Amino acid sequence: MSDTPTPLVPAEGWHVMHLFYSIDHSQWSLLSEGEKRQAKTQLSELVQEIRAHKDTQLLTYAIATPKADLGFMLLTPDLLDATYFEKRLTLALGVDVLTPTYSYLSQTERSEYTTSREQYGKDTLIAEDGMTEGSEEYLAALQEFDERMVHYLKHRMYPVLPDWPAICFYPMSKRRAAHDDYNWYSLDHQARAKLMKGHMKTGRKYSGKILQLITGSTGLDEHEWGVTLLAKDTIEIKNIVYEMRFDEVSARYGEFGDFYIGMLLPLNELFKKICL
Ligand code: 76R
Repeated sequence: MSDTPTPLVPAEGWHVMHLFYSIDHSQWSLLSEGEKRQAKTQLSELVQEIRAHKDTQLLTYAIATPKADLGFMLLTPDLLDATYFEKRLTLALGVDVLTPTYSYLSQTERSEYTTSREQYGKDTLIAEDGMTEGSEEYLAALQEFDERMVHYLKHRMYPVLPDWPAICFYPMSKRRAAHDDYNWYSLDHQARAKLMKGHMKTGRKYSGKILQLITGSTGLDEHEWGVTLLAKDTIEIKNIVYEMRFDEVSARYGEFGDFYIGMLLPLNELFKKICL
């Protein structure tokens, strides 16, 4: 084995960690004022160091309710870096001050259900819009589609997350109970794609209000996807999750883990809100 570890960078996309901690105030209260200041500086410097790392984003959140106090969302290509950052974040305020309460590992992924160029040409441009194959307007529309797809794929695989104030995270799976009419994994691709079309239609209504990032976690963590919803208003989170419940994909096949609500804050503000 060589001395330099082999990076664990996926062939495409990034690793994503959602990290949640509670503060052990009995440990924190043992520190002097100077030590507390030093601990906060240490965490702030580490956050800056991580953010300066290539292709890496780290968002810091105050978490609502006693489920957790502090939350991070980390996106970075190499799992070795993600792991090292995570261990150091856990220790940065001093040993035993932060207790991990929940975490989730996933990767950005492309969707199986995006419309192909051929499908778009046939179903939308010819069948719906009445264009003639090969015509000037048809070719222009296809070129526009190609450009849109490059942009779309880039957002899904290498997203740049905006600084919207609220985050909702929850993991989910698609149902696959045995002896059950609703086994997502026994449907063929065409049936799943049809159902997903309805899902996307509902989702698109929230364009500009909700930024959704779906990251895949089969084989990586307990559920199959991590759902990250960024919003400017918590009511949009409540509305979209409610509306999705009526969508067939969620109504019949969705299974959910715990929900976490966080508020994006710069660390100095965050420290105050979580009583450090
Ligand atoms: O890829 C895209 O971003 C656009 C099309 C799209 C896909 C492929 C899309 C759009 N979703 C896709 C896949 Mn979604 N999504 C969820 C949830 O709470 C619930 O009931 C479900 C949780 C929400 C709220 C949501 C919102 N989506 C997926 C997948 C992977 C499925 C698979 O591969 O089998 C999951 C698990 C999932 C779950 N979705 C959108 C949204 C929103 C708001 C959009 C519109 C994005 C936009 O067009 O701006």
